[in-house]
Amino acid sequence: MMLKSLNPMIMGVLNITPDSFSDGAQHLNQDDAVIRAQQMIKQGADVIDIGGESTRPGAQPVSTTDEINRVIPVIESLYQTTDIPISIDTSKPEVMELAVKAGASMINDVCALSADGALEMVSSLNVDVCLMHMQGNPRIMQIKPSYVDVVDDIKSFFNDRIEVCVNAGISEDKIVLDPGFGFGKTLNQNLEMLKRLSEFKSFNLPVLVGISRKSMIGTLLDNRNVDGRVSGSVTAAIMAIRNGANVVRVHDVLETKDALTIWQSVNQFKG
Ligand code: 8Y4
Repeated sequence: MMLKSLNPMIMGVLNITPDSFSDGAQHLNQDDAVIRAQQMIKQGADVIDIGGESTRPGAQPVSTTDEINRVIPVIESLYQTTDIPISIDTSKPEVMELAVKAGASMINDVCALSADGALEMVSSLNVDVCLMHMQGNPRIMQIKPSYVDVVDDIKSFFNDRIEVCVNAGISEDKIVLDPGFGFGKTLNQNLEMLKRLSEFKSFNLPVLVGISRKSMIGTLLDNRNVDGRVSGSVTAAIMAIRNGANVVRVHDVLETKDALTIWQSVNQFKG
């Protein structure tokens, strides 16, 4: 992907789902969504990730038509008004196709192109793609997550998916890897992934991390509700970058950007 040099990138989350867990009431219509995206861009977002299907544990699947009706007008509108890349958070090839036609330049797929026709679609669209690891599916993934070694198992998954993608004609330099925090992982497995994040760099591909507001943060903070997870989320994002993440997917762009600015100013200071 167009990683702006070696600088870490902030991906701002834009949910267009009426049932969204964290900020559903804030995007009741698509105009609000575009305004919210523009605000995140002003705050320092380098890419906007637009999603129309809730992937939180236990969420109901959304029909292709509903997903298209939610996200495509927002992508079209945003594409007219910004130069920064737009990512479409979807697993459905039909949505991928229309989203790229509307201006999206990246596919963020929590199913890592496992849906029928998804590999072929991304191959023909010739856009960046984020392959995220998930154990199980959103309905059952948190029941009993189990790994021999969480990092090694996910690396082996990446190895397989990269090969499948390349065999389908997807250029390797379009691939971004994401271990999928919270997607079929216990708290301890999430902590181990964050601590050992640099091991995912062995593929020489960009690493994307999404921890923002997730239950891992809430649990560590005595079951804090979603609104109280900003500082914890920012800290986790900074640690992820320190451990090699190239892109952090966050809800709180301003706060994450501030932390990154301070951290990088100190890091880059030369006598
Ligand atoms: C509060 C707010 C609690 C949000 C949980 C959540 C990832 C992702 C999601 C991720 C990539 C979420 C679409 C889950 N997480 N895509 N998508 N990586 N690439 N939950 O970690 O934000 S949705």
